[in-house]
Amino acid sequence: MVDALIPPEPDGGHSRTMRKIILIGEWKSGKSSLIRALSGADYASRKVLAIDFFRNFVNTPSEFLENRRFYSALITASAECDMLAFVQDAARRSCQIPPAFASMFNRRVIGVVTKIDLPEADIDRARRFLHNAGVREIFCVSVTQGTGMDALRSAVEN
Ligand SMILES: Nc1nc2c(ncn2[C@@H]2O[C@H](COP(=O)(O)OP(=O)(O)O)[C@@H](O)[C@H]2O)c(=O)[nH]1
Ligand SMILES: [Mg+2]
Repeated sequence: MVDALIPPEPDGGHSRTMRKIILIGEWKSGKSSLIRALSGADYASRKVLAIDFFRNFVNTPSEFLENRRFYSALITASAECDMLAFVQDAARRSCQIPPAFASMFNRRVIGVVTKIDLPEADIDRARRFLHNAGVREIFCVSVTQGTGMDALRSAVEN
């Protein structure tokens, strides 16, 4: 249903075959990089505190995770999407996603652990963070090396 709203791209863009997905994660967790890698397009987020719509991707400001007053905006935006991705940097020692946050959304939620190529990456820790956030389906990727991206792309594709 949502896919019908996405105009076909004669240049062979991936959008037609992908689910509409909203990305939520803290600053520099890798949201924009994931959108670039999955879309194959030269995406750059606008530097404003606003939800950003690009093809089948909905990017959200990291600040929306930091303040409860923005949660309703995330919930509203997610209602138009087929799925959510909670993005967690594997090298981060903390997680800003609240416990059981996934249960606030009436949608499939996947977790994406990013930057697994970094020497300081701790994949188990990142998985625990996402598990605490209520995520059961987790993909571990390196956008820079391409690791895990095929599995993630399959999850986003119809
Ligand atoms: N080493 C490594 N760096 C990454 C990866 N993904 C993103 N980055 C880098 O992390 C920084 C923040 O990424 P960005 O996509 O802008 O994060 P955003 O703020 O969540 O949109 C950038 O310098 C990216 O190049 C990854 O898988 N591995
Ligand atoms: Mg970004």
